[in-house]
Amino acid sequence: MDSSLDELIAQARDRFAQAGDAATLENEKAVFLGKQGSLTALLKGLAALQGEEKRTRGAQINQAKQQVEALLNTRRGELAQAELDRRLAAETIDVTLPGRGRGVGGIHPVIRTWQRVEQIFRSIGFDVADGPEIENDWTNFTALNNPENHPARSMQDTFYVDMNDAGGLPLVLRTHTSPMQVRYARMNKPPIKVIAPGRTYRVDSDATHSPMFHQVEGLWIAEDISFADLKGVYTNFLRAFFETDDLTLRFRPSFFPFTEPSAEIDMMFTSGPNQGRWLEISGSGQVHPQVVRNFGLDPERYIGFAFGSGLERLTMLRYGVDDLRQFFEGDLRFLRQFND
Ligand code: 2NM
Repeated sequence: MDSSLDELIAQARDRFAQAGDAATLENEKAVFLGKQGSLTALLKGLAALQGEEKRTRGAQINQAKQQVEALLNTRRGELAQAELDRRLAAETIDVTLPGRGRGVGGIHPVIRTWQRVEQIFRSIGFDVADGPEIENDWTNFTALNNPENHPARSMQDTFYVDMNDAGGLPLVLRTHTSPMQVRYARMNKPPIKVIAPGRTYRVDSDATHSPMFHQVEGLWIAEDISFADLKGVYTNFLRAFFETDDLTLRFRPSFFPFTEPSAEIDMMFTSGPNQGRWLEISGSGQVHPQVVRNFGLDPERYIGFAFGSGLERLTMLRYGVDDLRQFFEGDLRFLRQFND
């Protein structure tokens, strides 16, 4: 073959090898095979030749062209492989690294108690009421027989909201779930048999008090409901909640504005590691006639009991937690123990 064609091929091999990426390589292709390319020019030059010389020269140029095209394709393949290798190295995944995972949520121990309490009371025919955490003065206090000058209404005990109710009195973060009982009793006909679990708020904070805490209050109003029913219902509840029949109750006289008479309920385990110690568990009483009237009912006809228990307290006794603040610190080492 013509040495100038050999040189042209060598030049192409050289320049293709120098091209470090696909775009540069395609530019180099144009130098030889493009419209203005050297091989294209040689092919055009054939027009000036005749006969045998034209055929021989044409075959030589075409062979050179095929070689240049082969060199081009080889280099294209090399560059594509190099690009793939680069990407594989850059995007490599270390399959031995621990997965980021998806945090699995859990049920807070107090909410677990809330759910258990609802389930137990539903099983003995109680409805479950839910309502606003921001209450008006009448529903939170007045309807429940809290006199105007009762300390519970003071700024030291109650969170007031900077907004007034229809009567011009400030709204409050409910200090108990009883206002929900008031709402429920006024919306339903007796017999009324309901629990109201939920968040409540008081200005109080130490090892046994949190400014936000959970209560469950129960209410049973009909024509013939007595303290005996309260004792039966609450004993049944505690035995189901603590999963033992080996516990007993006692009632201690007490005072609440919304009940008369009122009583503290104490409980005692009669077997197991915690037996023999009286534990305060709930407040209770016969609903005060004025409160029954505020429910929209005639206290000469309707009578019943109410109780109020702390969900944190129930949770602490069930699981043996000794500092209430642990419920609100969000320490996963503590919280995880209730979700195994
Ligand atoms: C307690 C103790 C005693 C109570 C009273 C009422 C209502 F709405 F019937 F008046 N609900 N809850 C009550 C009674 C709550 O908590 C220590």
